[in-house]
Order: sequence, then structure tokens, then C-alpha cells
Amino acid sequence: MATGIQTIIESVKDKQLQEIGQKILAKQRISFEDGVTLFERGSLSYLGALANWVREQKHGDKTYFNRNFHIEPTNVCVFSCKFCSYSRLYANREEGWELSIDQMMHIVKSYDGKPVTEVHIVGGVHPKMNLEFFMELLRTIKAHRPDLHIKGFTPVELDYMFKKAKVSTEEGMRMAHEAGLDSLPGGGAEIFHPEIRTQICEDKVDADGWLHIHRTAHNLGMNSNATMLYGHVEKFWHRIDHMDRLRKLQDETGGFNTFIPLKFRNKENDMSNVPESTVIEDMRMYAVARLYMHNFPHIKAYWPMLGRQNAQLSLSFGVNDIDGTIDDSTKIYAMAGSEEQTPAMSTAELVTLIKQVKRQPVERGTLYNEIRDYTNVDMQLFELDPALN
Ligand code: V47
Ligand code: SF4
Repeated sequence: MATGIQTIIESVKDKQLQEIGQKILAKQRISFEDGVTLFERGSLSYLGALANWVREQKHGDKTYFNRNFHIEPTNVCVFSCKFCSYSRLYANREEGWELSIDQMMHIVKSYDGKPVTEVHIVGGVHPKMNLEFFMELLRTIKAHRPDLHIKGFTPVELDYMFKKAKVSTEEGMRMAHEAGLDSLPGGGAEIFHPEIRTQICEDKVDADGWLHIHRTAHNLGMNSNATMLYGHVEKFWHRIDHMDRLRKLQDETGGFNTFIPLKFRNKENDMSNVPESTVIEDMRMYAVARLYMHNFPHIKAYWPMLGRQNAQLSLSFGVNDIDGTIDDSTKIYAMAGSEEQTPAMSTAELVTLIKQVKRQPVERGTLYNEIRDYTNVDMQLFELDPALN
């Protein structure tokens, strides 16, 4: 007897879409052309049904989140990405901020006794904040709270630090890892293809440089994430090209945990004339990501950028992770016009959000070790206990 998903695939009139569906059902990888076809011709409902099937095969209803906070050392940046609403050039640094190690430790210490498991460190590329400065930051955080997972620095920041310090990528990554860096976040990837990269962020590390830094981290036993900034001037095939390069590196190293499509927001940047993608386009993007990135365990929706309701919706389009509690220090998205001007959600709010759409909330560590399943936790009682929040 045909299962639900088989019936859906067989009822599609477009033979090519039907063949792609059969490949997915047989757990085969889909080709570059298949990926473009899904974007061009797949209906929202077809893409959603396939992506949800893959998501449930891999994770059932489990929906992961973590408890983290962000540190943004500076928004002063030597680069000039056109989509960036956040950075200030060094010449205009009076409009920016730059935190000392003491100031950053003050943020870390404000979480003492709270059950956060991760700090995410990401910011602009300040010409005076060098490798030595960040190594000291990493060592100081680890000395204060050894169990806190440090996920930090994009290849954009690392490439600049390593070049300035005149160390190779291998040497620099080894130094950072030894100083306490546990994993890499996914930022700085944008769109890899030079046709787009030269238009939107021509002066920062290129695709090969980005991929090489992640490869080097993986070879040292570190895990990492990857992002893609979509919904601006790129074409569908540029998105597939981007995902294809990541998929190939994953074949080589297996070091990626999560793929995170990031929706381009157009407030107060040099691309404000470019319209933002629709919610339908966002859901199609998540679904194709789930279908194309078969060797990435997790697909994440970054809720501050997407908004809470769309993050809920994404859980039916291949997404199985909605990041974390984050706290209100994240400025990079608020400045670009995200739904959430002060992104912060308590654990109870996150759990409720996931339960509202009948999924299973599971708190995870950065590396997807399961910390707690909240299916049967009474969130009203939970909220009353200050030690848990
Ligand atoms: O690379 C900048 C993006 C990224 C805009 O690994 C914008 O867990 C949309 O990568 N519209 C940095 N996006 C943040 C990042 C990230 C976020 C959350 C979790 C993880 C993770 C990584 O922010 C940049 C860029 O692609 N960004 N400006 C904008 N206007
Ligand atoms: Fe600098 Fe990052 Fe903004 Fe580009 S996206 S200008 S590298 S802070």
C-alpha cells in the first residue's frame, strides 16, 4: 500500500518533480539540476511535504533549542558589506562600540549561576582587536567558566586576525582552539559564488578562504555551522551552488552540524532598495535546504530574524532547530530590521512556541547532546523556579 508521501509524489503531474521526490524517498542525494528545479517548479505544498518527511525521518518531532547568550565585541569593521546595517567604518568609530576584555567578562559573569551552556561571539572586524586580544579573551572566559561552550568568530574575523598576526590558517586555528575556542558559528558565508559575492561583499574572505577555515577547524576535531544569506540579488542557482560547495566539504570532513538560511533584511543598509523575500519564499528556502543538504544533520531557523510565528511555521518545512534564548544583546539583526527588536525568549516561551505547533521541545548543548526533553515538563511550575530560568 502506498504511504502518504508516496501518494503525494505520485499525484504530481510534473514528471521531473516526481522523479526528484522518488529519489528523496529512496534516500538518494539530489543533483544540482534537481535543486534548481525544486526552486523553480516545486509548489510550496510539495516542497513542504517532502522536507517534512525528511525532517521526521531524521528527527521525528524533536525540535532543538539551546540556552545561549551573545557577545558582540565591536561593530567597528574594516569591511563594507552592502547588506550590513550593523557595522561602522573605523573612521566613524565614535558611532560604534568596542568592548574591553573586562567589559566582555562582565557580560559573561552576569550569567554566573544561570543554566546557559553556550556563548556565541561574533562582531565586526576591528583593526586593533588582534589574535592576541581574542586569545586572551578565550583563555579568560575558560578560566572563569570552563564548562561554557565558546562558539565564536566567522572566517571573516579569523582570516583577518591570522593574516595580521602572520600565522597560517592551520597555526592560527590551533592557537584559537588551544586557547578555548570550541566551535565555529556559520556566519560570513553570504553567497559564495563570485558573481554575487563581488556585488554584496567584495572585500572580505572569499568562498575558498571561508571553506578552508572550516575545513581546518574540522580537521582539528572542531564542529561548525554554515549559513547562507538569501533573498536579495542572487538567483536560485547561486543558492544551489552555495549549498553544493558546503555539501562537498561535508562529504570530506563531516564536521558541520547545522545549516542556517538567513533571510536578508533591508533596513538601513546599502541594499535597502532590494525587496525582502516573502514568507512563502522563506518556507520554500527552508524546504529546499532540507532536501538538498541531506548530509547536514540539522536545519536551523534563526527566530530573531524570521519572527516567532514564521519560526513556528518553518518547523513544518524541514527545520528542526530554532536556536536559543539568545538574550537581548544581539544588535546585528535588530539594526537590519528583524522582527524582534530586542531578541530574547525565556526557556518557557521557547518551549511553549514549539509545543503550540505539536512538536517535541528538546534543549540541546551546542553539539546536539540532549540536555532535557520538555514534553512532560509543566512550564508554569518551571517558570516559578528561578534556578531553572
Ligand atoms: O554573516 C548581516 C548576516 C551573519 C544582515 O552559527 C544579515 O549558530 C540578514 O552567522 N540581513 C552573522 N542577515 C550571524 C550568523 C549566525 C546567526 C545565528 C546563529 C549562527 C550559528 C550564526 O548575519 C552574517 C550575515 O549573513 N547578516 N546583515 C542583514 N541585513
Ligand atoms: Fe563587517 Fe560582518 Fe558587517 Fe561585513 S557583515 S561589514 S564583515 S560586520
